Amino acid sequence: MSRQHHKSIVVLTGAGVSAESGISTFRALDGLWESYRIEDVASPRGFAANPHLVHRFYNDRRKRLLSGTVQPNRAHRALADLEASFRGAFLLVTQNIDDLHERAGSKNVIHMHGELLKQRCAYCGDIEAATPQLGITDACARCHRTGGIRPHVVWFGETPLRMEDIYSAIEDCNLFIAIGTSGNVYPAAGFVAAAAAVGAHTVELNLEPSAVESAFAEKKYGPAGTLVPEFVSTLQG
Ligand code: BV8
Repeated sequence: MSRQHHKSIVVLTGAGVSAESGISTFRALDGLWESYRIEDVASPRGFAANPHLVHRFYNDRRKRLLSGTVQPNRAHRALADLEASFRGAFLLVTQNIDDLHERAGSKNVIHMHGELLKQRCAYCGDIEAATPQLGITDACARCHRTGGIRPHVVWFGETPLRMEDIYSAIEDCNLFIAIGTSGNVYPAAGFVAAAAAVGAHTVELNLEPSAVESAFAEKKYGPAGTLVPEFVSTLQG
């Protein structure tokens, strides 16, 4: 269906869209990263129990993202091109905390799980650009208290960001595309059901069927760097 038939597009991306840029997916991280489960490290409980460990987990990922070796890939660029040339409403919701969508040129992006390159003060809520290596002695630029600086990231058990804006865009969309997400983490994994409930056409572009693949009307499997430019070109009919 060409894009002219669509009035409003919502795209949801997960770790798989950044895999070809060299950023590990969670399934890989889970495997690679110490013997901790991500849900244990990426949680308020995990941070309270061992802030050094959690800071190291994010400092390592931030260092890699800032290293210059990680660049947007063809999938990121195709999504930026789609947004630039689409005349209807377009929203890109990402579960990823990297900045590759923005670096590829995407404008209307919601990071529902926060951003690796930002830090937040647990005391006063102040959000700043993250210093490259966060630690427990860092002081807040606004309230000047120490010990409360954390990555501006949504952990398991915490409420994702801008949920009202996301659900309102989904209610208005007639095309919902999920890319590079395993469909294991809620509420993101439930977005396809919300889109289908309002009659949107739903598309899954992934390396393999996700945990919610049965909810999608259309499914294509393969690397995002190949699938996404191809799918975007079908919308340019
Ligand atoms: C909340 C930030 C309440 C941190 C992240 C029991 C049942 C159901 C739900 C729950 C439950 N118990 C607890 C919950 C809730 C919980 C949850 O869902 N847990 C799961 C584990 C069961 N969720 C929460 O706690 C959320 N908060 O529910 O609050 C609420 C609800 C509604 C409204 C208001 C309040 C908060 C979750 C956020 C956690 N933070 N990230 C960080 O990044 O370190 S989650 C983190 O993991 C990511 O952000 C991402 O969301 C998730 C990993 O998912 P994916 O992105 O899909 O990555 P994954 O590796 O799993 O999959 C990659 C996919 O890509 C694979 O399918 C692979 O095949 C594919 N792929 C690989 N390479 C490629 C590719 N595809 C294409 N091309 C390739 N080259």
